Amino acid sequence: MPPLPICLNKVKGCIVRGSRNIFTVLSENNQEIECRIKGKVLKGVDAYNPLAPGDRVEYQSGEGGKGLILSLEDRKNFYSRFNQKGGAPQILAANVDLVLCVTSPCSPPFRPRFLDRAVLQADIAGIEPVIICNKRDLMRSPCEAAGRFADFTRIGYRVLLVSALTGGGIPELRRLIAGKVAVMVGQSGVGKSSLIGALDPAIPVRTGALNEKYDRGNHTTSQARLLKISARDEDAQGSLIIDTPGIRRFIPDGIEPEELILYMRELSSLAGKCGFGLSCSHTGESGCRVREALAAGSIHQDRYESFLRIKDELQGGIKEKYE
Ligand SMILES: Nc1nc2c(ncn2[C@@H]2O[C@H](COP(=O)(O)OP(=O)(O)O)[C@@H](O)[C@H]2O)c(=O)[nH]1
Ligand SMILES: [Mg+2]
Ligand SMILES: [Zn+2]
Repeated sequence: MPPLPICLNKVKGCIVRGSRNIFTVLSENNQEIECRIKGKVLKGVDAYNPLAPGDRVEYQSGEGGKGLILSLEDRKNFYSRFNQKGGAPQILAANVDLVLCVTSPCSPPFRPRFLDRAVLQADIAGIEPVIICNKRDLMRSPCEAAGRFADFTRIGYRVLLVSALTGGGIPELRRLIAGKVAVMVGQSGVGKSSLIGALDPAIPVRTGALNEKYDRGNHTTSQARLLKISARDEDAQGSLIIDTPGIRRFIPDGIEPEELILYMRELSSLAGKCGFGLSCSHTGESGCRVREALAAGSIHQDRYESFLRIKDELQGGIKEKYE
């Protein structure tokens, strides 16, 4: 068989998955092609990972069906976190319309602090967050999670209760993401991969049984990847979902400690209004508007604690604590 002709034309595509130097790119005619990055680094990229699912790139196909990524198109937005190990931002997904912050009421235990961080990062990135509570079949009332969801709703976040197991709420989720690109974030074990399987049974997903001893998920998704969810009914549109590996530590990226208050929806109007202005630590100074808000119940105790912890991390406290 004669060798395939080498195509030197530049073509556009979208990153599906990959790490370090090898990436899978989806071409405009729906072909997946394995590519590496030409040269060592892409110009202007200063992160833990040079490219993320959702990124639009220009590449050139070469010998053996492999390609060379030549450049990265400007991102509309990106969802990231600060990667402590790498000491740099880690881009989880690029060019997305929605951040699905996935959680579960139990198994693994409900972690509201994780949600605080996931929705915060969406607000920092300027991407609409939606809280998705999976495993609603396991929800008992009253429970801690239900109370916190009511509070998230009060401060302006949308919450959707679903079950990948029973299919409850899945049509609503499908409608929510129709025609959009959504990234899913959440702890390991909350059911992100199962939700993808529920949205589109044609997608082969690997789900993990909970580690019984720790009641924690095993990491079965090791790389973020972009998946196509096909439309179900005639008038609905399909969507693109970026599934990410379970995140343990979510350190917000892209803000300074004094800006944090601007991204706490129930506190933003109080920015700079404390008696000590911007230098207030909000831990007991007189005339502190944040403490007043706490006493008045306009910020939940847990959110107040998250706020102080995140501020401390952003101020550098994180280094002493976790190194
Ligand atoms: N009861 C219940 N279990 C679920 C549901 N969704 C997923 N699971 C289970 O939770 C475990 C972790 O699911 P997986 O999709 O791998 O979680 P991921 O780590 O977030 O991708 C698996 O044992 C699933 O069968 C649900 O809606 N209800
Ligand atoms: Mg998974
Ligand atoms: Zn204050």
